[in-house]
Amino acid sequence: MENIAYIGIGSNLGDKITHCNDAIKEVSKHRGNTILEVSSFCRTEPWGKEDQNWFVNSVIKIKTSLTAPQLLRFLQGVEAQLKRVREYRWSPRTIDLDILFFNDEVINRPELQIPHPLIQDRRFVLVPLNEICPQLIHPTLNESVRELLERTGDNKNVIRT
Ligand code: A4P
Ligand code: MG
Repeated sequence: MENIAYIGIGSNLGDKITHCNDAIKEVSKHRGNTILEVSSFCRTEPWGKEDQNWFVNSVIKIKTSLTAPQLLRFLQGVEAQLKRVREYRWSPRTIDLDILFFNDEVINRPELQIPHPLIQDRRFVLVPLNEICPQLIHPTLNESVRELLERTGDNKNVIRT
């Protein structure tokens, strides 16, 4: 069974670009996964809790033989593995991997919501997503990624690099 998933990648600590690249490498190592697209890496203003470092964010499109719950567990393993690596003593590492879309599935469980509930409110997700799939229709909002980006109320800075 082959599935298409979009994954949001974010880091705001240490060597952010390396963390994002390491996460993509780990995703590609799983024999059930094939990376189909990688967006630009964007420098993004912190959303929500604002007194923190800027992030690097990216979105990837993958083909996967994993189900959505299996993919979540796999990504949590990648997060745990990358967070263990230390650049120097006590330096924290941050990498966050969110499943944005999984085919056109709609899942509403406490531990797994798909589509990710905040896509439409976050330019740091919509800008990279719009690069790789502007025509993709959000399965519950019934609008394309391009339309969601045009209509979002978010005005936080997202700088493509
Ligand atoms: N979970 C539910 N649905 C999903 C899904 N679709 N994908 C659950 C992944 N996880 C999902 O996540 C908390 C729980 O979400 C997990 O146990 C999982 O079962 P986490 O990664 O452990 O914690 P977190 O990421 O710190 O919290 P949360 O609520 O996921 O925060 P977000 O939404 O990830 O936001 N600003 C900028 N510019 N760029 C960013 O990347 N990220 C955040 C964190 C805030 N501000 C940001 C950015
Ligand atoms: Mg998260």
